[in-house]
Amino acid sequence: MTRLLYALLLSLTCLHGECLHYKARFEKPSEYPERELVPDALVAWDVDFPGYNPPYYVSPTVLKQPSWAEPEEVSIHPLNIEGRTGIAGRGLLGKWGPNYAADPIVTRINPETDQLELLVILRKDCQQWALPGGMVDKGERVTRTLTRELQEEAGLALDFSEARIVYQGYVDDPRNTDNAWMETTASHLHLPPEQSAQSALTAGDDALSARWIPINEALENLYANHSEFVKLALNTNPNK
Ligand code: RP5
Repeated sequence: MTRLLYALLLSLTCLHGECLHYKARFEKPSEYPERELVPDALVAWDVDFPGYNPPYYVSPTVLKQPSWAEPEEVSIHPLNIEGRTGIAGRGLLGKWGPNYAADPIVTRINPETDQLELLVILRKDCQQWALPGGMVDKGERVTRTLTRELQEEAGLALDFSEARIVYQGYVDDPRNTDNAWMETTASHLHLPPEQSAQSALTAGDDALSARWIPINEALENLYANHSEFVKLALNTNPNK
C-alpha cells in the first residue's frame, strides 16, 4: 500500500473515533530524514514492534544549543506520550519531552459578509495556514505568550487574561519525534464588532501573511491539528 493511500485510510479512521497522531507520522520538515513507517496498530509503545529502528535526527540549529535548547547529552530520552513517530532524537525541537506553546484562537463576525471568521497566519517554515501561536518563553505566563505571539505574528494587541482555554495538551505537530513533542494551551477570544472594525492585521516574525478566513475553511487543513482546537472553541461556546 502506498504511503499516500495509507495516510488517507488513517485520516478516515480518525474521523470515526480513535484518533492517533497522524501528522507526527506522515509529515515532516524538509530537513528531517524519512520517517520509518509506523502502522496504526503499532503506534503504542506497549505494543511490540520487532525491528523498529527509526533514524535519529537532531537539527544542527538545536545542536548549537541556543538559549531555548537543552544539551544533547542527557541520561534519559523521554518517550512521546502519543506513541511512535518514526524518528528518534529531537529534530527541530529544543527540549527533550514536551515543548510548550500557546495558541490564540481569535474570531470575529465579518461586518460585510456577516460570516464568522478566524484569524490565521501563513507560517514561514512550511507555508501552511495556522493559528498565530508560539513557544512559551522560560518563566512566561501563558496569557502573556498568547498576547505576545498574536502581536508579533499578526500585529494585533489583545489581552488574553480573560480568554477561555479550550484545549491543553498534545499537538500533532509535523516536527514531533519519539523523544520530543509539542504541547499547547489554546485560548479563544471573540472580538466584538467595534473592536474587530479597528483591528488591522500586519504579518511579522514567523508569519508571511496574516488574515481572516471564513470559519468553514478554518475547520480543515490548518497546520498540525489546529483545526481541531478551532472546532473545540466553537463546540464549547454556544454564543459563537
Ligand atoms: C504548534 O507550533 C503549536 O500549536 C504552535 O502553533 C506552534 C509553536 O511553534 P512555533 O510557531 O514557535 O514554531 O505545535
